[in-house]
Amino acid sequence: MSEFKMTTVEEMEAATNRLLETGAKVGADAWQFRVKNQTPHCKFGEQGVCCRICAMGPCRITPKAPRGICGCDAHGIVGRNFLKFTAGGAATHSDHGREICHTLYCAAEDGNYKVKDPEKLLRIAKEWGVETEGKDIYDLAHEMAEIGLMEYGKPFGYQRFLDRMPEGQKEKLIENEIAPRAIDREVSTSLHMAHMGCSSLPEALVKQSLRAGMADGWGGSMMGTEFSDVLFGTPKPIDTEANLGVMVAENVNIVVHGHDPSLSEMICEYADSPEMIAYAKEMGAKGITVSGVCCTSNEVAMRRGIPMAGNFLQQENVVLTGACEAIVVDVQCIFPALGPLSKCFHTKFVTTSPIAQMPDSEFIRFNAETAGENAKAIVKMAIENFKNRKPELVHIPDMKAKATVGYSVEAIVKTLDGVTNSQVDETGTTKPLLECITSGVIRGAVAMVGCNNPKIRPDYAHIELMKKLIANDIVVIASGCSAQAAAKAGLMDKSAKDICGAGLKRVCELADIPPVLHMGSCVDISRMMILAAELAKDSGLQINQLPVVGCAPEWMSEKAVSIGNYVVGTGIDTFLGVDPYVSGSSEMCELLTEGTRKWTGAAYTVETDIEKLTDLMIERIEEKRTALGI
Ligand code: MSK
Repeated sequence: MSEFKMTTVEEMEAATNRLLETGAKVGADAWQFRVKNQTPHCKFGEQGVCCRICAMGPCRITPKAPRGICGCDAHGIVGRNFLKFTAGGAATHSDHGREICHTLYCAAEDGNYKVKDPEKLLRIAKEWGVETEGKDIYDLAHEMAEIGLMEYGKPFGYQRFLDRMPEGQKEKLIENEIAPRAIDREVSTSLHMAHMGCSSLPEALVKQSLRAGMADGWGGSMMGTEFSDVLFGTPKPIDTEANLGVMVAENVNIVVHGHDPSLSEMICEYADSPEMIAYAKEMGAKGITVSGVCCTSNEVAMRRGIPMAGNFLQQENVVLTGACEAIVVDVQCIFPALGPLSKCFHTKFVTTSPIAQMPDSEFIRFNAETAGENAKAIVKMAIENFKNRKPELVHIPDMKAKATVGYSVEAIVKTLDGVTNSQVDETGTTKPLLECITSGVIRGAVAMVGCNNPKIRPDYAHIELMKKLIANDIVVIASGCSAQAAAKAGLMDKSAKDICGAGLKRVCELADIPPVLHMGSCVDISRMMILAAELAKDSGLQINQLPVVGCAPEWMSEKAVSIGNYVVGTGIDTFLGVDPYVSGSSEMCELLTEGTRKWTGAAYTVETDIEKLTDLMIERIEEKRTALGI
């Protein structure tokens, strides 16, 4: 008999409904109500055929009006919208990466930020051809940060990290004009191309979308991930917990939310200090609990084991518990709704970045030089707010699951060493994992990523997909809100091996891993690209030959479209559960679902029926195995 007990979506929904009852008592709004007000959505917008890039319109394409005032048809309009969507995502991720480069530039032996993984810094320096001999590690950190920052605007050449690709792939990308040049250039070029009177040729717009995505995945995001590891440590397996039950009623609860780990790392540091814990006790609490939402949460979970309160569509729930003293946010995926919602409770809604300023928040501008003071002020503010709680409104759902997280590429390689009969792979390669795949013990891998979206029953698609994949001996690597969905359900608990197929179960037992591996935040999808590149190099194959696919079943943000483009650009077939507003153009649909193959070896599949989406992925993995004769 299996001892493994999952938390079901139904149980999570019941917990949410109970919180909404609290919300009703204080007149709180919630996304569940706003969705009703916004439905049905505008059909023109859904199909991508509304053009408002100049002031002659807006123009909307119908059978009776097949062209906008400038003469652009549906294919050009849909293509331009898709490109602008991608550029928004690439800019966002990459600006996050830029901030991390600046933080690295500020690192100092006696400063707020230190170099926690000097070996990784040395490794990247060597890869970039930077002299390291006899250099002080902080001098090297500053030099590397500056070189990284130059990747954003260099006038010539391609992104440095493209050299990590298997032989021939970079050249193929250059040949097809998909290899990313300077990161900011790809974003600007995208906006230029999508300006009135520039590109309306779908092929050109799709190519540039791939290129902008690649500038994100193999540029800004990769830099964000790699230098975050240098600053805060490369993740390794660590135990934590997930779901709203990680909040503790007797403690001061601080929830960190957003994406940039620079702030949350500091908050964790101060919340853990004896001085702040003593102060919390003085104020009547038993201690301080920091938990997280969205990708900031993933960052601190991976490195510190900080529990994950929830993912994207649970951000309002943490306030609805009535036990949240402060929700502290940095950038991206933050509902402006948190401002008015917090006002219904005692919660302080603290914004910290000039990039994400919102009404009804307390703005404490956070920067690398004053990070320590800022974090201390925020932790103190939360502690002093404990006394303002309204006990009659406090209800924390008794719901949490155990999770083992922290599977960076380095950790996966190390953990899987010794799983196969060849025992420990001394070279630290992906060969043990490859051996599991080629022998068929594991059929393949799925990179599960992306958000929640009210168009899909929250978390349902993530969880159902993962359950079926692992039952079919397909290992899942997950990041972003997808990873949190898995963790909340219990799929990152090692005992989830009990619901795997026999092959994957055996691997989980031998390697002592859960079947769904947490690889980090949404910028950390770059880790997945590195893993795929390493698997290809170690096997002598191209990435698109590997039995590996990507999937974003509940995606919602511009970043997700950028990610999709770099996953396809990398040569990995990508499966979406939500349409990226392209259904209004047959040419765009054809290009995205088939046409990109001739440039990158991969394409999108869009299927909103989750059961079918899973079957299509399994089919694709098996097709790839057959083509390899394994
Ligand atoms: S936080 S981009 S909702 S994964 Fe990275 Fe989650 Fe999607 Fe935001």
